[in-house]
Amino acid sequence: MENFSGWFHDILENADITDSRYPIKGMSVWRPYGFQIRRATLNIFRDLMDKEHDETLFPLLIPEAELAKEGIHVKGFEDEVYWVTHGGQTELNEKLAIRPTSETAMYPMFALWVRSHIDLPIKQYQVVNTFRYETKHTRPLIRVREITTFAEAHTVHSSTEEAAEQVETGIELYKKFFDGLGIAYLISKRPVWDKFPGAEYTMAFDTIMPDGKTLQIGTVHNLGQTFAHTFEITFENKEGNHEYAYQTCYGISDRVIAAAIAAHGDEKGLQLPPEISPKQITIIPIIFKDGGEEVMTKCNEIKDALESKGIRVQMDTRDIRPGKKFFDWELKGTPLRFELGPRDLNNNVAIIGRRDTGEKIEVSLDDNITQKVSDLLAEVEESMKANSWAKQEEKIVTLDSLDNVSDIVDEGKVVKFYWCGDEECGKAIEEETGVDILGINEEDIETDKVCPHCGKPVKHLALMAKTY
Ligand code: PR8
Repeated sequence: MENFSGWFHDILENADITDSRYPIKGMSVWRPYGFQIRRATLNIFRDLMDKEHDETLFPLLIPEAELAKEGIHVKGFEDEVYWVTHGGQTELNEKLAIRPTSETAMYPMFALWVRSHIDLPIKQYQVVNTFRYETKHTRPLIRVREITTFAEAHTVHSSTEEAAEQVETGIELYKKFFDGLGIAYLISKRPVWDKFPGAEYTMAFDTIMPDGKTLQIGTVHNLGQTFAHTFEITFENKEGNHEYAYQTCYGISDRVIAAAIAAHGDEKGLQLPPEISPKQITIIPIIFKDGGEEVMTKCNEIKDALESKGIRVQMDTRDIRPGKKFFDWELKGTPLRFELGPRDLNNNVAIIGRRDTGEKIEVSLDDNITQKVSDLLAEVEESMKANSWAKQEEKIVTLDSLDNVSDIVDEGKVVKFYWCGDEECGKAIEEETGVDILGINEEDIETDKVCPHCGKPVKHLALMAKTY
């Protein structure tokens, strides 16, 4: 893909995903087709989350006093908060922040709910819109000012070990989620200067976009006891002593859908993984003057059979040329298409077309078509996933020296290098090369290599990239 940015912009419009002509910067409309993709994505997400968490819903507005309580957190968000200052004509006594994230909305309530160790753990999540006055260049789904699909989880625990385990659980959950969407990812521990404001450490998922820039698509934060101290979240432990609780939080956003679009799309348009495609197969009856009725009857029969097995099917009976229909559904990314014309019917066959490989597979109408379609959907899903991991592999290079890192990154690569992990050294590397350190990708490696910048012994493999 020559120009990813332009492609992405056009695909959102041409495939009816979002409309960014809404007259506020950083805020777009989800159009019905996009909304269906979003809904299917959230269905998968909720299925995963509901096994471990309870879904809740907190208010959008946060009193200024609560937001201001946690010093580091508020400092991290101070330039990004939208404020409500008036109710009608009346100036409010206390300004209300529109949530940029919900720690300061939730944790004062958690303080009321947590009394004893038997109240723990708490594991809750909500899917809401949050607002961040982003000053960097905004882009639909990727960097928005209204994050419409902010899925945030918040957990409270009685020990530091349990919180650390929850971080691992969060990571496993997100792996499953991204695997289901066939999105390749890199996991790294963010450098201290790039962790979530108020967190002890941040683990992040990044995906490499077609232009080689990385996009952070999910983060899992260990909050330690920082917020528990600020919001007085304490519990009586088994010994009868009062302790501050241990917390984690993790979140994903609209970016997941951007990543799915970017991971699989091509010059023909979208290519949706079967799990999130609004329809998984399009039936295209090829009708000429004669034999139309029989073709329609057979197509309807097949549609009913597929639907009875839970496959999402649409029949395109528009009065336009089949070629135009093929084109449209390729653009919309439907994984499979089923073609049947009068001649096929006479020969007792039909054609199934794969969006991902372009293959056309002839099937006998005596075959179990439903089974064939579900097998193909599973195959498409696996092959799309393998393809996006293979593309990611091609974009990663491991370097021993950082001399040309800027040029290499400009060529669309993500760089792995052995790093000492030292904060000062890392900041100097970023300043001298103009490239960001994403974080530590592998820890505690046995090697006799030294840091290419400061010459100290190394034990980490770190990642550098241009980022969105
Ligand atoms: C938290 N608190 O807030 P986080 N546009 C689109 N996606 C975005 C944007 C944006 N402007 N900003 C962030 N994201 C924690 C965890 C509750 C949940 C996405 O963490 O600030 C990024 O993918 O890291 C990010 O990883 C995720 O939201 C969570 O935001």
